[in-house]
Amino acid sequence: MVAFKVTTVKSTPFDDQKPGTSGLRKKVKVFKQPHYLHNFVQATFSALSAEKVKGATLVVSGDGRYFSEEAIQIIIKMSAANGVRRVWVGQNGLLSTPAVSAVIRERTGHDGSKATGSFILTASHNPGGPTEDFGIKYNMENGGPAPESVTDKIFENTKTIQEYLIAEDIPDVDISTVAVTSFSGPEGQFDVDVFDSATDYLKLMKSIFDFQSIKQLLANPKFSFCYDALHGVGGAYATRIFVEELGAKESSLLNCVPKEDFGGGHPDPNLTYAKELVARMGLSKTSSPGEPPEFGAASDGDADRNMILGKRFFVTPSDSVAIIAANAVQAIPYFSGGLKGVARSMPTSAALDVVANHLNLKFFEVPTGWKFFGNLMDAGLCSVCGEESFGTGSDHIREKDGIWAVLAWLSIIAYKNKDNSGDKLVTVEDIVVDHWAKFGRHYYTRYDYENVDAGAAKELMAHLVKLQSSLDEVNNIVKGIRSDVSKVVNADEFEYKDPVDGSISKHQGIRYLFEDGSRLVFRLSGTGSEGATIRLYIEQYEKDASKTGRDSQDALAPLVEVALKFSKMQEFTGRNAPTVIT
Ligand code: VG1
Ligand code: CO
Repeated sequence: MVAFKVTTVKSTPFDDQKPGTSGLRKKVKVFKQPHYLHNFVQATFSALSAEKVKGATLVVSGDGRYFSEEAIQIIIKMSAANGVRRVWVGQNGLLSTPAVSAVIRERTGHDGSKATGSFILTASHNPGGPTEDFGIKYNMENGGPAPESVTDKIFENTKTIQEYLIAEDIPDVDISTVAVTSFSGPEGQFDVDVFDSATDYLKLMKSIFDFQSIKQLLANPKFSFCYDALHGVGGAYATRIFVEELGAKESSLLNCVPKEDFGGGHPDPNLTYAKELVARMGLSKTSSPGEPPEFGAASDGDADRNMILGKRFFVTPSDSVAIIAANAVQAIPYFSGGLKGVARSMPTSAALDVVANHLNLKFFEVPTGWKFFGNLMDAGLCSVCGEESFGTGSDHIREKDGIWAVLAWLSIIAYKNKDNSGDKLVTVEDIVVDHWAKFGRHYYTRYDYENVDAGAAKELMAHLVKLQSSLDEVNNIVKGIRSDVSKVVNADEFEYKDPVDGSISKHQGIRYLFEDGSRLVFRLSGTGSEGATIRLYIEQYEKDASKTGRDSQDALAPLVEVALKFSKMQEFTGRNAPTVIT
């Protein structure tokens, strides 16, 4: 057993280590500065209670992006020096964000140990590579992202840090082979346990879904399937789950080899960046030849997001969570006892609200970011939740879960086709259109203005807040732009009081609410690494079943025009079009 001693290294604070919506995300060159990662890791250890560090078991892994391996070796050495007892690493450093959550909650080590936290190394849907992004976040004992009380403490610590601890004589551990390597330090033994990335997660999925019925669906000649991991960590699960367990063809997997630069792409599962899948599903101008598959899905770099597509058909994430909630009890064994409640983030459309109302379920509206769902789930108040940003999940873990969402949709399709002996499949589109007929449709779109000047973005937000002080003035402006848009009846900044711990989160997005249920929401992103990203969310409810079949951009055109003009988007940002439209 290699022995190690602990070195104290002097350092000075960096002033830019404030965690955002989901961890600290920066360009790789920022993370590579001497002491930069070390400071953040030490600041995190100092923010945790002693028993979550001394003698504890931590999971350290991520989406495999560039700089991950180096970061893992650094965190191993710092964990040893801080008195951590064991570090668990997914083989090759790979674990999807949902799998980390599952491992914290479900895995038991060879010696009976359980993990109490995790460093997840990912910048999620942001591109990777030497000139792109890296990221790190800490997850707690419940498997969910650290709450604001902890991330605030981490940030405070980064502003005053003077030194960190590291065990420099621990050699780099081989993380490509499943094995336990032990070291001996001043406080006793320290182990690095490299384990298979998929086993625990697969076991959990099998306990939730009826794999047999999904297998039958995949074998049904009327059905066809396609999954794109965008070269993210989802690829480490896709072959095991979809091919080996469920019998999908190898050829139904796209970009399922995880790459440290995601093949040069943007690992973001939306209609703009998941180009290959979108073409294969018959949804782009340059669609692939041949008949598209009946079902297509993609996940992001860390595989917590999902995009669900039918043949030539896009399912908005806001509809997706509503449809999953509406069908969960019948289609997914895990929910057969009923749903405890449902929740969505504020900018997500109200499609879920209508389902909750119909099923008489508890309902919660929380700020953007998965960390807000965790408290509700821990308190047994919520079973299914989602965000408009391609995030869907349930209380099986405390993160959103891309592959879970795919399995949920496959379960629903299997359920809808259970007694279908005809020659036509009940398709994704059929399921969505039926849902609209029953519950009405929430036309929805999101405009993202990426990497705009941070000062200009702030001014635009300030302008929108100032306007809110007079609804009469707002309505005058709105009427002047379009007379066919309904009246603004409420305008505010979203503020959330957590019903479980009473904590308050302010300034969570600027809302304009219209008399007919339409909404405009403006927010600044908290996940970018450069400049500012403005998000504009536009929604309109149509209850009349005969009017739910319109093109969403057409249906929303009047509201979009109002939003862009009264926010003075072009004046402030200099942009005449968004970077991404969803
Ligand atoms: C975005 C999304 C938000 C999501 C977050 C993390 O945040 O809007 O809904 O929870 O990303 O997702 P923001 O602050 O940029 O709007 V992930 O897959 O990047 O962990
Ligand atoms: Co992600």
